Amino acid sequence: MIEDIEKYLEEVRQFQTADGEELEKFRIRFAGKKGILNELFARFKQVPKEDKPRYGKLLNELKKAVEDKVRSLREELARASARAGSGEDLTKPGYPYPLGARHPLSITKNRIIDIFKRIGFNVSEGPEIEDDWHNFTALNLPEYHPARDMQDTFFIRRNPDWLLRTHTSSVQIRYMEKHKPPIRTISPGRVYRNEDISTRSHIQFHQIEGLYVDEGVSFADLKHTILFFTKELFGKSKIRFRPSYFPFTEPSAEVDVYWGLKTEHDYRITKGTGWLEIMGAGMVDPNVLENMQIDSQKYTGFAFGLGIERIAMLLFGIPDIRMYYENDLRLLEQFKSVL
Ligand code: FA5
Repeated sequence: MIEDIEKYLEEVRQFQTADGEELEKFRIRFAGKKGILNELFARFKQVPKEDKPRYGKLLNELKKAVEDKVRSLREELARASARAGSGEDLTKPGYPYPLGARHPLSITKNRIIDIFKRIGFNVSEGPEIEDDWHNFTALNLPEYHPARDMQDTFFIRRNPDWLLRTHTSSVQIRYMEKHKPPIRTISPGRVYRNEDISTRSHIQFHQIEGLYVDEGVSFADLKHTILFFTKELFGKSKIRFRPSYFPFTEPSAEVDVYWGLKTEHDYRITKGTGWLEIMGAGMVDPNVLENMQIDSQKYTGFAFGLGIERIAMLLFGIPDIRMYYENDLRLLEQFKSVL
């Protein structure tokens, strides 16, 4: 019986394979439930007493040899299969992963933010559901002020009033509640107005508000900031300010950029004038500063508000504002390579 174990020991030591199935067969033959090891352990009772110590020692040696052999061959097999990889041809071209595209409104918003960030403006945000104070009253638009009709409002609840903000100017107020001058911030966001939908107007659209308050801020600063903006965004360096009215700025202006009259498209979008309106702006009304406990004798400021949809229409030649919200891939896929 001792010779049997010695024979097996020799066999185990000699065993080599690079085949996983063969290794498994080997393991089962020795270490399986009905395998050689169990059988040899069962025979232990029949071993003559004087041989028992040597038999036991050799049997344990055999058991350990089987375990070591199985472990080391398994490791070798794993290493070999890692070396061989998955069997794929690694020189094959990669899969064409589909590329997404940013929405033209996001592209435009990001470009505008980037321009103002470069001249020291930070980005702030406010809620789309607003109260009367932030959307109207604090902006020098007390109740029954006729200028409230300039922006048809979706009211959610009366007394106290909750409404969908009609412009991002409400974020000016929220910002000035928390921060004191010097203030240089732009506030992008979605706004809502109860208007007829047409090629250039929607009931929901996006604006970017700008606010600059410090000592000695003048209309010249406003003009120069807007000029920098139009040069950077459109590459256009001719702008004009037309007198206008906003309750929260005094004086107020509509800003036009000279687009030119080179193509038929230019004629159409500028109605033959070459000029395009791009934003409302003005010097922050002292009443607004005082509402925010900012000393209007010491500080002055300018503010402006522009519509992202209309700017994106100009940048990308999009003819109808409704196209932004239709999710038509034929439009969206055109922006794959646009940053
Ligand atoms: C305002 O909303 C003022 N809060 C802007 C402002 C801010 C003036 C700070 C002075 C100081 P207005 O209603 O003109 O202004 O709107 C600003 C821009 O929003 C417009 O120039 C236009 O580009 C865009 N806009 C207005 N109504 C619509 C609409 N229905 N659909 C799409 N864009 C619109």
